[in-house]
Amino acid sequence: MARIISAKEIELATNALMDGPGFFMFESVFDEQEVAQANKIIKYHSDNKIGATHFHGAHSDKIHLQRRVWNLLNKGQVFVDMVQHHAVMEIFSKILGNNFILGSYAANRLLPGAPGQEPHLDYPYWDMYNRDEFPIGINSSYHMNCQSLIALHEFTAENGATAVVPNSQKRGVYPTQDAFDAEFIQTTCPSGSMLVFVGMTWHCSMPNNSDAERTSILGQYLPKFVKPMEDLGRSVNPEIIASATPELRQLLGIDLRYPELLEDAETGNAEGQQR
Ligand SMILES: O=C(O)CCC(=O)C(=O)O
Ligand SMILES: [Fe+2]
Repeated sequence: MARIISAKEIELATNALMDGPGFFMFESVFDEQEVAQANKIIKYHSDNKIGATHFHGAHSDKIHLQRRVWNLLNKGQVFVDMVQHHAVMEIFSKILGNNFILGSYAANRLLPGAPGQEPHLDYPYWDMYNRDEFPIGINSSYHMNCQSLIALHEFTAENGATAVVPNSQKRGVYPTQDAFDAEFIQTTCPSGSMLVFVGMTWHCSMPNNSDAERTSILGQYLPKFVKPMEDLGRSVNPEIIASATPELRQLLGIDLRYPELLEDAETGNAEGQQR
């Protein structure tokens, strides 16, 4: 069973994301059985399949050692439980608004020798280096993305523990490799730990120089008005939606009512009137 996080720790984490360094580590949240189950499923889905990834790092010849498993919610109840852990629901509702949604739930498995990623932001997705594509003056005056990252192995400096730059979310710019290298720290932790951070924090996975694999689960959470990275409504199995808790319904945006045809709602032609 996952560990219950105290109100005090929730408050500390919320403050760290809103006004502090931009991230917070909860150590040993998920137990050995949950971690083993999650690893087994991720291994099954990625032993023979690489999976598309958007951060190749400099060593694209070794990219086959970085494995992605997308859409975890369809792959095991353990992920359905993890995605709605109470700490995630409580902290992110304070930062993103209480009807925040999920944009993606995926695994990043680094086999021995896997290269690291280039430093990046998770929101506005991975291409904010292309400033022309974004509204002028975009900054982090409020947060349009929070991330959860669950370590499914012990994370060490050697096996590629996630690197972050404290306070970088306040800069609102995409990191350069040099600026990142000058300031990063690695979030080493026991397996089953959960890192939460705001998507504008500069971060990346580091190279796995150990002789064992190292896996993370990445959750993207967004305010209800932000377009999610993946179309979960279309990809999550109907059985999972049918048995979803209120929290999962919220995360999947099942009860959100837009875009809507307001012209029809106005004239009373459509379902709009019943809402
Ligand atoms: O696995 C990690 O340490 C981080 C992965 C990540 O930041 C990403 O894929 O966006
Ligand atoms: Fe990331």
